[in-house]
Amino acid sequence: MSSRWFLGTILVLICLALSGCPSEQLGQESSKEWIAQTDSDTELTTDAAQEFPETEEHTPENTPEPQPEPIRERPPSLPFPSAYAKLTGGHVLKDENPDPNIVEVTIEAKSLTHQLTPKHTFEIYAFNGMLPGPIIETKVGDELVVHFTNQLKEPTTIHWHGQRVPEDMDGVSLVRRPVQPGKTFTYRFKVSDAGTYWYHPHVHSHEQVEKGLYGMLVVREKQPLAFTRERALLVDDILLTETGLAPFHPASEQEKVKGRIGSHFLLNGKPAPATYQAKTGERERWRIVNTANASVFRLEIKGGAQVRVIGVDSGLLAKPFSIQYELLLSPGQRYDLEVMYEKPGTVELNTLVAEGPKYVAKNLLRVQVSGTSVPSPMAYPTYPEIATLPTRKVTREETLAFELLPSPDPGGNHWKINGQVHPVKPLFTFKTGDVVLFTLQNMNNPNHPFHLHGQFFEIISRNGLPVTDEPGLRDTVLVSIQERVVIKAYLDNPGRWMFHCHNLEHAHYGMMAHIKIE
Ligand SMILES: [Cu+2]
Repeated sequence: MSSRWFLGTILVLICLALSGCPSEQLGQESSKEWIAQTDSDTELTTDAAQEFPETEEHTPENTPEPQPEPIRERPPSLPFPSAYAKLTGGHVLKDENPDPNIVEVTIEAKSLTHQLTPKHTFEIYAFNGMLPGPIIETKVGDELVVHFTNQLKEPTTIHWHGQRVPEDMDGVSLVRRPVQPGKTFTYRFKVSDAGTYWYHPHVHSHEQVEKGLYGMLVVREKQPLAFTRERALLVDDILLTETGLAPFHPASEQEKVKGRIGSHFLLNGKPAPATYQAKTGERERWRIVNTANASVFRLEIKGGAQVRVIGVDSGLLAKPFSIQYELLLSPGQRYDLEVMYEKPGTVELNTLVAEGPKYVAKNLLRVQVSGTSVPSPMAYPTYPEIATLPTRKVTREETLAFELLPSPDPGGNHWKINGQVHPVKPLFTFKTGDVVLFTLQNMNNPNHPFHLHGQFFEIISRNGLPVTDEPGLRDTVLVSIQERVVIKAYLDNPGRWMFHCHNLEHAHYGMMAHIKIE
């Protein structure tokens, strides 16, 4: 006999002993609920059923079956609108070129004094004096021209994270000398893939990105989508002391091993949480990038909104999916979400942080939603057809092993890829069009967000089990502690291409190499 049934029976017997139970005490709603639960209890025996007191109020036969909520059909998807939704969350850089298919902008990197909080004022590096840098807005197929001036006292570059640019536009010193202090360089390339991308230096990245050199590159689809607005959301953390930025030198051994884990969360360059406004019935596209040096964000969304993941590193997915529990976002990775507000209230974007044995939600963003509830479910925007990848034969299989090199010498801990710290020669040479299964083997801990420049890959398996919940083409994948991840890389962009851990301390302390695609 179930304890629930037993307690229920005792309650009814007590009521009978007291000559009837006033309906206020065992209200119609709660008794129905109780009967419904008991009725469905599979442990209810025949004997027990006979003991069930036969009263008008409690007879199961007299109680209507609880009716499930009718499933309302989703209204037809919204048609493509005539204009792109407004991009919010940062300053969108002015396009200086009247040609609708060329986006031409001017960017400079310089240092400045910045007050981040009432207690923290320190020197940052900034693109165009802003933290984060301005949003560069393009559409797929555009030519992007960026006139870049380095006003820092050290060399720097701009790397267009995720875009399949020509190798000499990739912002890596392997191919082209970095832009020296006071010098100018013009980046010029065709934006080949629609989606959410970002830009940052590839010289001393662990310092220059942490100091503030990062921004979003938005590549619109050819067809505008029916969103009320789009939100650029750069999630980050920063390591502060009591009054300013924590020093980079000397890096502690813990920082070399774990990476520079921040003390404060930032949302679009400001201390989190940010507060934004929206109305019920509005549909938003959230473009989320993790720009942190080392922290993996475990994102959750709470509140009265319908949420789906519609895009990954390479752009929109053929099939959007819902978030189960949380969305892991490693440094360098992007996710695009469709967020539709059904009810007034607050919608929160949180990251779950391990504190002792449990995870605690830290609020990054809250959207205050006004208005009255709208009929649910809301109609989705229509998305362009995403062609599924033609099956291509694997032409090579290679392994990349990531290992900590504990060192007793003053240099301390370093990271190795296939036994080498910052190898100078290409680790492998491939042919353009090769389809390569890379086995990424993490020999130690912590985790490694592996990033490959200039190409996309699919995530095939984790520890031998097929991956079904990380769809789409990626340029960054998290390889967890002692995990073995197999990716299928489509090496279609010739050149010399860096691959490295996007934990920027791991990259700086050895975990960076390159391949050659002939
Ligand atoms: Cu790493």
